[in-house]
Amino acid sequence: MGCGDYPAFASAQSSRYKRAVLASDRLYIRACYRQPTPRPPVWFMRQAGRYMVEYRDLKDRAGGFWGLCTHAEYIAEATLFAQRALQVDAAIIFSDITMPAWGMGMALDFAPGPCFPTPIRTRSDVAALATLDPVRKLPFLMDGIRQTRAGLSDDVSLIGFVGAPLTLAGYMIEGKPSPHWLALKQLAYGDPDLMHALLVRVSDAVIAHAQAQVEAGCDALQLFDTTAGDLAAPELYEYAFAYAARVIDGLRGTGVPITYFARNVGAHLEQAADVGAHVLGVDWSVKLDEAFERVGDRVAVMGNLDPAALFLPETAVLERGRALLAVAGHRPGYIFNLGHGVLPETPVSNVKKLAAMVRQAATA
Ligand code: 1CP
Repeated sequence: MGCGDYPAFASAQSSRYKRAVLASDRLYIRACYRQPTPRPPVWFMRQAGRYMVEYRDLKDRAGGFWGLCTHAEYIAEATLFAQRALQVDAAIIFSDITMPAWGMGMALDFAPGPCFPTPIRTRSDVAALATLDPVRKLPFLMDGIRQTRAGLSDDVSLIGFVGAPLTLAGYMIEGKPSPHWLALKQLAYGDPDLMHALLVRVSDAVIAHAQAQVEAGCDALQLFDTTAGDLAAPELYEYAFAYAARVIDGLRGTGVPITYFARNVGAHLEQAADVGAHVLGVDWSVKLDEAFERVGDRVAVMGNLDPAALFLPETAVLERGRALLAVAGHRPGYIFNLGHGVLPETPVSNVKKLAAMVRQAATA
């Protein structure tokens, strides 16, 4: 029941408490906590993006990606447009994982992927990083969250996000997206002390950044560890999982459910489930029934349609979606999503139809 049912009682509570009461009834939040839901919630990673003409137009109006990421009204418009177009159960705030590094003093460009012209390579580079004050450095994002929340209906969740320390540090070291992450690996494998020193600084920043997003109105968080599975197994544990766990520990006080999404870690799913998140995002390298079996009742599971499947004819897309629902739809703690983000050329109508199919799925 929402706090609006008890106005006198609710008005005596802090606004944070009121928000938590409202959030607790949302389909997405209930699924994160593995509570029963009439159907699985659905949203899509990268649901606001280049595959939508309205996104491309908005980016032009904003003068490019940077303008989009640094103005509250554009942030809110990009976030809200995607949620409304797809009628999904959660919006994810429009931003990029690299913004906190900019807030720590690193010059940042997008071309179209993030580009740091002066990457982190030495001890003095790490020492020169500022401590992130997200409210002061990224006020447009916090305002964007408030505007987005005001524009969402009460039953829709708003997910805040951060890069997991290893993935964000990877971009800071490499300077840009990289096929082999050689600079990252040279530092991670060759100078563990420096790598740990950087990861400690990045962890503090992403904890502060995620906390500020919850304060501004997000009712859930997601940690993206897109690069984790590129590391050798010992370092996957030492740098990716260990620091993801550190961040999740630091965020317990927020009281919101946290999703850990790591790519290419199918061989280590049990350990990924052990980082302490409420939800584990699974890519398409693992069969969904196997994922449920391997993580047991420790976490909810999100995933895991291959984004490339959205390029199939509509009937085939829906068939693949139904196959996932058949495996997982009746279990508590299942969130329908892709195994990674929506790809740029994806046919929008297939994404809409897939969301509609999940919304209509009664599993009770
Ligand atoms: O040209 C453009 O229009 C920019 C494309 C774009 C977009 C739409 C970038 C550059 N970032 C984003 C937004 C974004 N990034 C969101 C919010 C939108 C949503 O999900 O609806 C999120 C959650 C991210 C997070 C992000 N950025 C990750 C982790 C998640 C993932 O998809 O792997 C990573 C690795 C980045 C880096 C990044 N930012 C942009 C690019 C092109 C890249 C390189 C990696 C890639 O292409 O996937």
